[in-house]
Amino acid sequence: MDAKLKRNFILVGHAQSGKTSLSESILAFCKATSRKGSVAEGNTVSDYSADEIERKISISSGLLTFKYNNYQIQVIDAPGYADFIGEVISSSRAVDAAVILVDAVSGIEVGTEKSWEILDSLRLPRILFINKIEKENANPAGIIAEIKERFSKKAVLIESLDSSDLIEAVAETDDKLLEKYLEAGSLPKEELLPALRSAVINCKLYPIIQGSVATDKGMQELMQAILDYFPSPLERPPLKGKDPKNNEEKQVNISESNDFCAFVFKTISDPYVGQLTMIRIFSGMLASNTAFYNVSKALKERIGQIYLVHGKEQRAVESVNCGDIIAIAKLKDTATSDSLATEQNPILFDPIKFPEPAISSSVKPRSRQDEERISASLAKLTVEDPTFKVSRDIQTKEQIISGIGDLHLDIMIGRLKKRFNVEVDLGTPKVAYKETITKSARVQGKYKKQSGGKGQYGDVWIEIEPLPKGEEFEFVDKIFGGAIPRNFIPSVEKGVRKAIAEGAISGNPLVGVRVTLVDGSYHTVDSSDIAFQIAGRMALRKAVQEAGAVLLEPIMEVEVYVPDEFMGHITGDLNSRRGRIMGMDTKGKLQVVKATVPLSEMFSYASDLRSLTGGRGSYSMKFSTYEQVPQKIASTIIAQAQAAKKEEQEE
Ligand SMILES: Nc1nc2c(ncn2[C@@H]2O[C@H](COP(=O)(O)OP(=O)(O)O)[C@@H](O)[C@H]2O)c(=O)[nH]1
Ligand SMILES: [Mg+2]
Repeated sequence: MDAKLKRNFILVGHAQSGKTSLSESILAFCKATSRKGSVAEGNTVSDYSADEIERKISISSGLLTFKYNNYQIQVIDAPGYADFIGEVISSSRAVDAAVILVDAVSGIEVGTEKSWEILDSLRLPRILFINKIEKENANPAGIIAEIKERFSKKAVLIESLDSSDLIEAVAETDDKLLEKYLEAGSLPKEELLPALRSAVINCKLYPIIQGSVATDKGMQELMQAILDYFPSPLERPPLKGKDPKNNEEKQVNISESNDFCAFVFKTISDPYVGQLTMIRIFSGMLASNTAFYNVSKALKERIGQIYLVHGKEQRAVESVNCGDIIAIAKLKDTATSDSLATEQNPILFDPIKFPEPAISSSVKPRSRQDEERISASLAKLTVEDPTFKVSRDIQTKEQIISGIGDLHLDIMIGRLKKRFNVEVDLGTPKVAYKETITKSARVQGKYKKQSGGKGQYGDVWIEIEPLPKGEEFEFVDKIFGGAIPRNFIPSVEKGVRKAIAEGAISGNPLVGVRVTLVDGSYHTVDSSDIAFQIAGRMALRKAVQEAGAVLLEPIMEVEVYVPDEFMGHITGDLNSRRGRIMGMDTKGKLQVVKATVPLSEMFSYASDLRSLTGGRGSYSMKFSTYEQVPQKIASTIIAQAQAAKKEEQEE
């Protein structure tokens, strides 16, 4: 199909602004559906998964493919909740333009801001659709002013092509046109339209359309603008990547007849066909039952049938080309973020920059049988959603899941149950505390058991001392004159290491210690490997008690982004979490508070921040260092650990 007659775009905006409803209206307007579905009834084409129907929200991006007049239209309906922002980031890589919805009552919200930022970073052309203007308290004029002030002065209403605001805005995008306009006081239509189109494609103008999905107002204008002003895949902004051979920048020559190149933006699991890999073709063509070259993995992969996707339906096609967004089933080696091309003309695109998980929770399977299946099931979920991560805490042995927010984790747990029939309980992950010492000590560890028959005998003297921060453990052997036979020295070290891993006061590993074996004694018959291991372990435990042991906790570097009016609340709240404010900054229209905060105080931060700021704040967090836990808090943690240990021993 002629790439000039293709349009593909994404619908983005804050949750509840009407994206999914708009996608149904577009289908109805283009006569691509016999019955307009609604979010309330759970029968929309794009929100077809069980959890989307149940919760009445979009969770993952849905793709629609249909014909309108002579055009092939592909629309991606993205979710709006911050927890699923990864979907907006990845799906934006598949399209040439975006319609960004703004609620005519609520105006610009966090989700609107986030989407605008993502589209900016990709330099994607966009149209703003102010939705729900039929509502009594709608304030489109106020919202247009807000858009101009907060997003761009280049946003302009395009309802009437005679409006001198629009003509002036178009003229200002081109010096020659401006000159003409200033001389003549107007512009002829045949010059205005191409200039408007080129301004939109080059992000020099952002058309605004007002309307209402509920009353179908604005649908005609929106569809017309999409066909008239959005780029075809051949006209999209230049696409750059790297040549894997020399790592130099390389630009794609977009055309139907050039070499094939494409990008994998998403992987989904379909209940019938299994794993489906979603691919945007940028240039060239691809036929079913052939092969492509995966540049990221440096291998050739054979492919079966290619599909065009419309909601949950797939339509098999023989071949696809430049501009198409397609799916291929059951690929073995190809994953999300991979670049695809030909072996002769490879190009590597930047991988998708997914946000880092911000919250974690431990998961415990409810039954024995679930325990075996949980790892495999969780692994399958991470393939589909790169913002969902699974790890095992080597210290606490718990399985930890991490995600963008609590809604995100909640949905993943729901999928675990529905899709894999695995039920889990969520807990708070235990913080990975560590122990260390603050002074030196010299102690004896003596293990002696001599009551008839062969006994046990091991006797050691050790010195322990603190190591500089960041260093873990050192064992030094200073035995002279055979006080302990050489073959038992590794036994002592083994015993010491065991005690180090178990910790001496709270069950957490000890770090930052040098242990020097200085003296000891042995028995020719009773001494053994095991006896010296036990002596070493006893010595270390005793030494730690005398060496001023303290507890260390992980400290995180936190950045909180909020509108100005919440600054006081945010800093106050961080202080109450034992946070230290390190600085403040501005980023666009937002204030940034930088602080270091103990991890143990950050577990409910995602939802607390949401309620503190009415959903307008966001934050990022990364590990910084280990620091000593304040005495009072440490005593509680130690007491709890000892109580838990006692319970374990009694069982
Ligand atoms: N009054 C009114 N409600 C609308 C309009 N468009 C969508 N809605 C409602 O807004 C809610 C959210 O719509 P939805 O399409 O799920 O929004 P999304 O989260 O952006 O996909 C639903 O209850 C819709 O029925 C509109 O133009 N007017
Ligand atoms: Mg939706």
